[in-house]
Amino acid sequence: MENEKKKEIVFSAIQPSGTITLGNYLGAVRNWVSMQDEYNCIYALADLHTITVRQEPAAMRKNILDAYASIMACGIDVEKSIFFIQSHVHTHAELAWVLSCYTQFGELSRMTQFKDKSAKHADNINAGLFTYPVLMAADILLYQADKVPVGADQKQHIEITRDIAERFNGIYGNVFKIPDGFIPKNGARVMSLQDPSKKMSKSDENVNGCVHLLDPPEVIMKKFKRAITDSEASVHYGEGKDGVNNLMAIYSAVTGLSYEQIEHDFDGRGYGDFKTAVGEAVAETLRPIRERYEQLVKDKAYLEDCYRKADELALKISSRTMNKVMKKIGFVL
Ligand code: AQP
Repeated sequence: MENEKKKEIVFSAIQPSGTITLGNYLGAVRNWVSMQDEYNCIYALADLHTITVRQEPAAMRKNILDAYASIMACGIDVEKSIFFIQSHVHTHAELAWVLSCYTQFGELSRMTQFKDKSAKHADNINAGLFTYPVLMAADILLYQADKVPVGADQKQHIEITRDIAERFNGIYGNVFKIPDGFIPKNGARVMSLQDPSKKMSKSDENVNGCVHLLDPPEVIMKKFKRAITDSEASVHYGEGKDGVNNLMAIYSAVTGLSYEQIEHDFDGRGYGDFKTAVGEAVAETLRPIRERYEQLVKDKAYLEDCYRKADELALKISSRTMNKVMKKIGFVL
């Protein structure tokens, strides 16, 4: 029990905006699983974040439950970790409003994800898309998190979270723990297999660019065989070889092999052999996750029991921070 108290707190979340990808897994979720013994882990399905892009209601309901089952299937242990649904815990929206009054328009304007997403959804550049990082800051700060395991694309959002927390603490005293990002060495930025200048995304319209966690092995093999490479036909890491660099990063992340070892193993062999090896290694990594998902998704009652219990714990923990924030600001409680 004494040891329990000393464990650092980990918080992270994922949007159920589509089927979870290999990028989400290697960049974030794999670390969520491996951190469960050493840390007190709190994870969320960030469904409030998904409505920054228009969602079809029936598809959204299905995506939320499928994503919950998929993440559980990756190895979240509900006996060790809290895995809840963000919209079920009202403190997130409340703290987001409060923090938006301590966040500057100029700093939000510099967020690259806002620029990218507003270019992609030019017909719906809503205020939520702009203030997305504030909700993310609220998610993290509510739990006084020490570490936030995320992919490299979230680095800027972690930085703004720290800035907001420091600003708030500067006015009111030590209210928030200042969190650190926890970005993996391997797999922090998995790129599209069809356009390796773009990150692999759940919402990518080109299905061949993105490997989904639940893709069967034959689909995974097909996607890797079609992956864009270059005309050099030499497996090595280098400038102008974005496609091969990406395949090497994925292969290294799933096998643990160094780039030197991969270059050595594939010396004198063509891209065909290499793509097959990467596809097989990924299919093998994802196979147990897909099998576990197939079982879990059928047991809706079990899943509901898991998230209801987690929602309750998340509300209890986050309410402590929320009450402190309200009191410090001067609200009458
Ligand atoms: N390509 C990636 N490589 C490594 N890590 C990644 N992450 C996302 N894409 C990659 C990490 O996955 C976690 C959850 O991401 P998210 O769902 O909160 O949002 P996102 O970054 O916007 O993910 P997507 O897949 O690109 O979703 P859409 O298409 O809806 O925008 C985060 O830790 C993220 O860093």
